[in-house]
Amino acid sequence: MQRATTSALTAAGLVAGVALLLGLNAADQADKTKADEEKKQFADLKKATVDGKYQMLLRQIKVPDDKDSYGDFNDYGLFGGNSYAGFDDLPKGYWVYVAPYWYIWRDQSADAAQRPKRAWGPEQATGKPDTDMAGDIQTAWASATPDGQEEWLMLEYAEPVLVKEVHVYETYNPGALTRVTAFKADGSEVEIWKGKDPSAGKDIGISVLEVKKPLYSARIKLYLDSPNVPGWNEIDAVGIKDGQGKMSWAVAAEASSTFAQPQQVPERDAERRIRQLEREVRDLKAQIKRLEDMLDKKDK
Ligand SMILES: [Ca+2]
Repeated sequence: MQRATTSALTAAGLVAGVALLLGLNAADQADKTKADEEKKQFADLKKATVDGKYQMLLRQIKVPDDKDSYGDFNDYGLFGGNSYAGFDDLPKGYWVYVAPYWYIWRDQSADAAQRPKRAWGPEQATGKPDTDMAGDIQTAWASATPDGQEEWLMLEYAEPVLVKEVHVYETYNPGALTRVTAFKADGSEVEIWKGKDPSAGKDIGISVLEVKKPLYSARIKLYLDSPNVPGWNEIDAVGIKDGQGKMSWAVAAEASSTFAQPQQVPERDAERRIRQLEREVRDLKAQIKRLEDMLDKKDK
């Protein structure tokens, strides 16, 4: 009887152990499948840049059925429509399809490289820090208004990085940061930090934000409660640090608003020139009329 109980217990233990092992194996397998899938999605994201032809991803939407019409890959080009396949508020941009996603890019990289950095433009938040003192300095990003609305700053990096820390260089009225998100390879936005800005109350500060659950990403977004921190809350640079302590700096940036002049748009320039010509023609006509009147008087 004694022995029977023991072997029953042993058997039960074995069964439990095997079940546990199977369970762990299944979990490992699921993790591996997930990691493989993510790897493929990051490869697809790279493919969607069309060998670096495009940069600054604005949106990523899942439209699996378009594979029938566009195949696995399609460099569709510029599209200005703001709704498609049930998605609204889409930005104007360069569309690339890598099944099952459409990627909407803001820039052709070659054009972006030629454009000079505008004073206070979001592009001032790319690269390494270059604003070494506190103040309203044009080598940092500034929003359109000092306190008019909540703001955000989105930053793109050349390669996906395991984001362990986010370093935000705040050069004027620090303290407005409230949360940071990162975009996963499937386009979903995940919160990676939330809290009180460590640089609040300082003249200038580097806010080092620790990410509790590090994840791979090539694009992050900072949220700023600008109305609650008086004055322009300017940001000079945003670095992301990986597990090996390697820092990456943004290659492109987009913001909710900017104090910078709008980018020169050729069409707008043409419109302005036409208006100027119209005005000159009107002035010339008036001058001719006056001259004619003068000649008329002389003849009399
Ligand atoms: Ca503010």
